[in-house]
Amino acid sequence: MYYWYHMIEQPVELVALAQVGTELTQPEIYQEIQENVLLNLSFWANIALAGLSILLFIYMGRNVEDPRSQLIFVATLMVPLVSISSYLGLVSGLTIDFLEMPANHPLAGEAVLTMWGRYLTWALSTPMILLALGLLAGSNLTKIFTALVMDIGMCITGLAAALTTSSYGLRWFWYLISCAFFAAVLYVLLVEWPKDAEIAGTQDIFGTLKTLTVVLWFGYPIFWALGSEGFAVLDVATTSWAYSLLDVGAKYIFAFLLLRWVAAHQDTIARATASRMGSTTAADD
Ligand code: RET
Repeated sequence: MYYWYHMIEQPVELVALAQVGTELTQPEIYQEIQENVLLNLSFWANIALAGLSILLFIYMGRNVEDPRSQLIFVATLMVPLVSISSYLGLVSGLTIDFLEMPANHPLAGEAVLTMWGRYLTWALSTPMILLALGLLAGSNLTKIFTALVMDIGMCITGLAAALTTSSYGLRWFWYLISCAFFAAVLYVLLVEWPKDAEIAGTQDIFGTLKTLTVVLWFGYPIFWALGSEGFAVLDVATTSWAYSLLDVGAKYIFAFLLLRWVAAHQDTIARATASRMGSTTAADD
């Protein structure tokens, strides 16, 4: 009787376990996205905008000769280039998964659509935004490096928060670590670079872009917390639209304002670079 129980029941249990753990195939995920029109549109709107931005920015940079201004252009151009790739990953289902939320999560036990590709590609696009801002402020290598690595840390730990399915508490632990990295980025943006921009003579445009960046970047952790990955107050399509709209400001409008200014003021950037070269020590750069 004992052996009979194990021979019959165990395979049944194993089948059940396999079913819970079965992941959707990419065509199935793609199908789910197609059926959620609002979600699908939030992706395609950004693909269209990123495509237009790439063409516009290449056109705007056609007469830029100063090397540091050119570097700002290349870094900024990377933003819509990464973005179009990021949204193609989402729209095709390549970088989306349905993850089962852990106990205590508001949607515990349910398979929640997770757009993990967003967090992964932020690790490539956001450092480009900061590089462009640091160059605009005429900052040094130490501060630029600090902002960039802290920012990459923020994105990767944010990705870890979204992908952790073992424990609800640990999801928020990752979230807190990501916030700590974010605080370091904010420090450089709000305290260090404004002083550098003053010396470089770029304080006006830097001030505008700094405010735009800080205000919009705060939106991302807020919507992460409100969305289905956090407290699940908002549904997936609303959260995706929130991210997509934040992206419009933080990427395309930001990049347009920056590049329009740089194209018209290459001399200011060149002068700031020249005077920094004159006063730079080996330890500084
Ligand atoms: C997460 C969740 C964990 C805590 C924090 C976050 C911050 C994300 C930010 C993203 C900015 C993205 C941009 C993308 C443009 O391509 C990862 C949401 C602090 C600030 C500007």
